[in-house]
Amino acid sequence: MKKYAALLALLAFVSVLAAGLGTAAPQGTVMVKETNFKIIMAGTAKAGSTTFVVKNASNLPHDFAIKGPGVSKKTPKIKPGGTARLTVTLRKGKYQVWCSVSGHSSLGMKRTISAV
Ligand SMILES: [Cu+2]
Repeated sequence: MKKYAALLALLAFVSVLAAGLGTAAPQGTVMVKETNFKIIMAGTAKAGSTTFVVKNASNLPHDFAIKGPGVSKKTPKIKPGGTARLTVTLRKGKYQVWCSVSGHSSLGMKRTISAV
C-alpha cells in the first residue's frame, strides 16, 4: 500500500513536470533561451529536421539566426517573454547561431553549434 502511494506521488510529480514543459519535447527539438546578452542552448544537435524553440527570457527584443551547411534562416523579432520556433534541416557540420538585432552579437549573442 505504501509503495502504491509512493508510485502515485511519483506519477503526479512527473505529470507536473510534463505540464510545466507544455508537451514533452519531440525528437529533433532544441530548446534555446536568450538573455541580455547570451544564447543558452546545447552545443550539439542531431542532423536532420530540427526545430529550435527560442524563448526570449529578457526585457529586450531578440531574434535567433542560424547559418551553416544548407541553412540560412532566422526568426522574426521575439518580444520579451515571447517564444518563436524555427525549423531547419541540419546537415552534419558546424553552424553559427546569433541574434541579428544590431549590436547584440558583439555583446555575446553568438556561438557555434555542431550538428552530429
Ligand atoms: Cu538580441
